[in-house]
Amino acid sequence: MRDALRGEQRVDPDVLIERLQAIQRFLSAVDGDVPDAQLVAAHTVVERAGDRLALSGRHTVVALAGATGSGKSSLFNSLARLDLSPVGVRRPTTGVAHACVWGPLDGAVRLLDWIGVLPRHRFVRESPLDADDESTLHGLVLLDLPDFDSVQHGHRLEVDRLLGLVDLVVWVVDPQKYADRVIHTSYLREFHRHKDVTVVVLNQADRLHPTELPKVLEDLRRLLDEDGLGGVPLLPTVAVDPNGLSGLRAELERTVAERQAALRRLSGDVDAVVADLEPLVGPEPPSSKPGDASAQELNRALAGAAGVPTVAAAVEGAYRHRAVSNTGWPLLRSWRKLRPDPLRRLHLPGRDPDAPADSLVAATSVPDPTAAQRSALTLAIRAVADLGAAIFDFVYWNKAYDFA
Ligand SMILES: Nc1nc2c(ncn2[C@@H]2O[C@H](COP(=O)(O)OP(=O)(O)OP(=O)(O)O)[C@@H](O)[C@H]2O)c(=O)[nH]1
Ligand SMILES: [Mg+2]
Repeated sequence: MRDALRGEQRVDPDVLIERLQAIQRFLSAVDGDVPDAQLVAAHTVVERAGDRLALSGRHTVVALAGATGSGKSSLFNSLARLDLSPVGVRRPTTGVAHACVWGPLDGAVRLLDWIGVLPRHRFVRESPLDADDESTLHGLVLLDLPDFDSVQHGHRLEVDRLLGLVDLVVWVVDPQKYADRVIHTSYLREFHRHKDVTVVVLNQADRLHPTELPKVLEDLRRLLDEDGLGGVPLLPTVAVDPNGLSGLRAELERTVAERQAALRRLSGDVDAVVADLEPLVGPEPPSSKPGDASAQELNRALAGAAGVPTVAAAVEGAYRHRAVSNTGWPLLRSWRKLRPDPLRRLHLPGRDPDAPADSLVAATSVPDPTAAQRSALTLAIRAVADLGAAIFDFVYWNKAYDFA
């Protein structure tokens, strides 16, 4: 069931790149027309995704995140089979991220620089003695994070920063604090768009009576469903028992082998950005507020000339038609080419950069506007057509291909 779910959600890197580029074009097109504050998150995601994609695709960065004392460092050490990160009685113990790389460190150095793990907190898990055993985790970069519910404000800032960069998060909860409000409202719920790169472990399962464990797991599953995280892997672990994390280890081996976590993470980020930007590309023009140059000019032009909605709709239709014809999936493309191009139906040739300024509205079958109206219209349509092109790219690549 879980595998089937993951299998369906494979992310094609080429599509992800197209989606990101479309967002980037859209951001350039609306630059200056939409308040920067509305676009900051999108800019951040595009930049971060570009950085991550340019870095190693062979590595999967997994963070162990959770409340203080839940057992993150114990799990980290147990998975690495080495005492790398101090485990303590005094809380909180871990103040900065520690990293363990399975396989050669060389290829992961730039990635770790980008994530911001200090060189003295980087470790390598590559022992010729048990190479076979560890080879299934080659490519894993495991991070032990500070506590996110810390009394130390700096810890929380560091956790928030790192959670924005990693490919997959293993949330570590314990029987005492698994239902804490902070864990659910401030963190788990925020990851509802990243279900396929989320794993939850109930650590310290040995502290529960065997009859209690299924009940606690059931209660935790209910809370995760409420968080919008239905279906994420939920595994009991015992960090202090060498046999107590076979389920988690198997999940990590699967994740590393798939090499999909980074793409899925970025895809979830893009989904969130698209949801944020959606109001801007809704049925209203993307920038219809006072002070918005292209929308106001178009409104004025539209008020002065009959037939414009017909042309504008045709420009819109033609762009969509041509975008799909040129760039769509092969099947969709051939299907599209059977249909007439809306601009051609109106005897409009489309945008030609060398054409005279008013060529777009010349020789059409729509009613003739006056000369002044024509040039105002041409400029307005050009501005909107450019914006429209950016919007159609955005919609085409980011709205589930709903033109089919
Ligand atoms: N019985 C039991 N004890 C555990 C388990 N995991 C961790 N502990 C103990 O719990 C305490 C806290 O473990 P840590 O690994 O330091 O917890 P942490 O999440 O890294 O804590 P911070 O670094 O403060 O955020 C230690 O005393 C561990 O020995 C477990 O599965 N079972
Ligand atoms: Mg710790």
